[in-house]
Amino acid sequence: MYSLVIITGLLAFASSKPCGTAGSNSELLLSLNKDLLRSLESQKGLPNPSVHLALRLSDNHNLAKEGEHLNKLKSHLHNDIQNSLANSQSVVGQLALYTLALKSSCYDLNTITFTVGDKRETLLTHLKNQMEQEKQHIAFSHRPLTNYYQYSLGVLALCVSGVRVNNHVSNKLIKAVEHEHFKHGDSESIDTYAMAGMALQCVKESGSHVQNAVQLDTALTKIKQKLFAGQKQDGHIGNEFSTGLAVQALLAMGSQVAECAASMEAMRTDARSNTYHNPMAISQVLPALQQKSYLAVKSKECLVENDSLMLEPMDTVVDLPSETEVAVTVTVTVDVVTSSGATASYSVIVPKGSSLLKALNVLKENDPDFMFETETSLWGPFLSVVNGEQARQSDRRYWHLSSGHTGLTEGISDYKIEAAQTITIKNTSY
Ligand code: B12
Ligand SMILES: *[C@@H]1O[C@H](CO)[C@@H](O)[C@H](O)[C@H]1NC(C)=O
Repeated sequence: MYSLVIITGLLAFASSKPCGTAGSNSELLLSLNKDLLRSLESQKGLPNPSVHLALRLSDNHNLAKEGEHLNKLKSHLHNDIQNSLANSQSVVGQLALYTLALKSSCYDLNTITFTVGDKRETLLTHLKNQMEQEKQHIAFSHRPLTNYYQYSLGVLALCVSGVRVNNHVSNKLIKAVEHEHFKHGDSESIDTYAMAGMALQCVKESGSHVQNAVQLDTALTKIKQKLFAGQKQDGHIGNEFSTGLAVQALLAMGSQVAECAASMEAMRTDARSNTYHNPMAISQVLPALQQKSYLAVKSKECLVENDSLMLEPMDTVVDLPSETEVAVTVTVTVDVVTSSGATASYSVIVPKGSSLLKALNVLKENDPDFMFETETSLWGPFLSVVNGEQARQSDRRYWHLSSGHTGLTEGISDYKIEAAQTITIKNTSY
């Protein structure tokens, strides 16, 4: 315990050089960059625009693989978004990430169009329209159709593409900052403050927001305060998975580089202990570790790029299941309003190190009373239905996951069962 404290102290001392990335750090960055590139190959489902964006913002490239991935985005992701648009769904976050991905490859956005019904309009027009709808929804019900994270992504994507963001649209974001409306479940969402910070900083720099310049500055100041207030003793801002976006935002908002040294070191420590194995997590952390933010997309020129990133063939590691078994108790609490609010308990035994998803699958096979369904997302499988009950976004409900009394910071396929424990799955409103 004490030795750990001392080591951490030494590390902090050694890295007191502001945001330093020199020396062995470049190896760490290269290895994260390769993990991200490798994820393109193992990708199941749709190509991930956030991964593309991070690859393109990186210092090192594999231009052939990035080009291939761009084509996949333009076909598979494009078609998927087109279907959602045809079904009148709000997909502002996906549209925004798609825009950022294309722009990071210096692709001409005006040539990208979606045909809905018999009307053909450009990507940016669709994004603008969806932002208008989100804005209307905020005006009527004080919250976006999706969430403020996606609303911020929308503002950011329009802004870095050189589209003038409607004052009413950015004002809604400014107001939400002022009234502290950014929540993740029942706690504050650092990720959302960070994304809003990048978006509003871009709006400020574009010089288009002249009417409420003072309110804009107040919001940016408040976001900085929130991010610093969210900083823990160990350097993380929020948790391991929000720190990357938080550092990106601080850099974008012009914070002194020295101010983020501890957060950078915390992420490097996480990276060394393999905390960032989900490609989505790497895609948010890597730009920050390279001292860049998503705002850099605005001035990206794609002229001279270092095309030296190569993947060595992987040693095929056969992951034998551990011989140690652990007992997991799973308790499910259904909704109090639409259903009984009752809690049911189940037991399952799995090899140590199994994912929670694996445990739930074993349980489902062994116990006819338990079932569940998932939906795919950029982060992996999202638990959507348990025992026939759906916790729906449209009702502002979700299945909250915790172990003991602590909320999980990972989803069912990333969270590993290392010791006997009780996993609680609770239908929760937000
Ligand atoms: C909004 C949000 C939510 C909302 C989503 C509904 C809504 N209001 O839109 C709610 C509150 C339901 C939620 C729940 C959870 N979330 Co959440 N969420 C986010 C946030 C802030 C933005 C996601 C988004 O809109 N992205 C943009 C769109 C374009 O991408 P998308 O992939 O299509 O978005 C969908 C998925 O991301 C999905 N989703 C949201 N959270 C999570 C978490 C996991 C593990 C998965 C697989 C999917 C998922 O909901 C999004 C909207 O449909 C991110 C922050 C971030 N840095 O990404 C955290 C984040 C993704 N969530 C996180 C976590 C941990 C969770 C929970 C596991 C918390 C818990 N203990 O229960 C649960 C999921 C449990 C389950 N049922 O599987 C972590 C994931 C870290 C990791 N390594 O996996 C993040 C990064 C926040 C953080 N810094 O800790 N979340
Ligand atoms: C490209 O990057 C690699 C790894 O960082 C470096 O060794 C190499 O010298 C760079 N090449 C050029 C032409 O800059």
